[in-house]
Amino acid sequence: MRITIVTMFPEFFASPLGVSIVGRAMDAGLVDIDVLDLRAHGLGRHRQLDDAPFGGGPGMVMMVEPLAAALDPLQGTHRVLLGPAGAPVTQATLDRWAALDALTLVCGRFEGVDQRVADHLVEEEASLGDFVLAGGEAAALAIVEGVVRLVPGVVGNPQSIESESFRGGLLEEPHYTRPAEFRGWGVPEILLSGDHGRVEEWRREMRIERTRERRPDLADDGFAQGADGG
Ligand code: JF5
Repeated sequence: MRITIVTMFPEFFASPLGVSIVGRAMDAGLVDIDVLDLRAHGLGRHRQLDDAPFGGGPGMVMMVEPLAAALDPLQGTHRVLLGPAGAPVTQATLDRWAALDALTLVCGRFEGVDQRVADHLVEEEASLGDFVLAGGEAAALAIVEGVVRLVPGVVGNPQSIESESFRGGLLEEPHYTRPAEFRGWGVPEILLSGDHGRVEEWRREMRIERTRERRPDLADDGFAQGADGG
């Protein structure tokens, strides 16, 4: 799989892409990540990337020409503009993107991006959530990590991906390891019982209870689909 990141700040990505799962996936040749410097397509002597908004108002808007110059050669890849106005990214979105041969992430900046980029130069617009970042770069990093770990061969034990939070629309159950008591804080007795059937039943109940309590929005979908396996 090839992931291309289009950004005004290529140096943002150097260190995080080198470590952990993403770094290992790149070393193993399972993914190729290309960081393209938008400044290379800037206009004029100052390689300008932004301009004042038509109609007035505060801040600057990223211009369409540099983005077109960067994104035209990436036609045929799935190009995604990152910004708070996009559709929310979920685990299902990452599943879909991880199955692609080529994904392009476009990092928005400033107060916005000329609307013609979203309308004509990308396949979709996506957001990490209802909050505003200084730029799409941190969102791109999060998406790269979420996508890369879904690429076959990247994560050693595929079962850990099948059972994790959001597969089946439920949060994960709580986990415990040794010691069985720490500062007087115990561990649910059932986990020490050795009764595998009752342990699995308890885990399923905990997933449902947690999801009801913390994410009733997820519970709507997950329970309706019977995705907890029961
Ligand atoms: C951005 C215009 C991009 O704030 C974000 C963001 C939030 N969730 N996902 C991305 O990106 C920065 C700000 C303004 C375009």
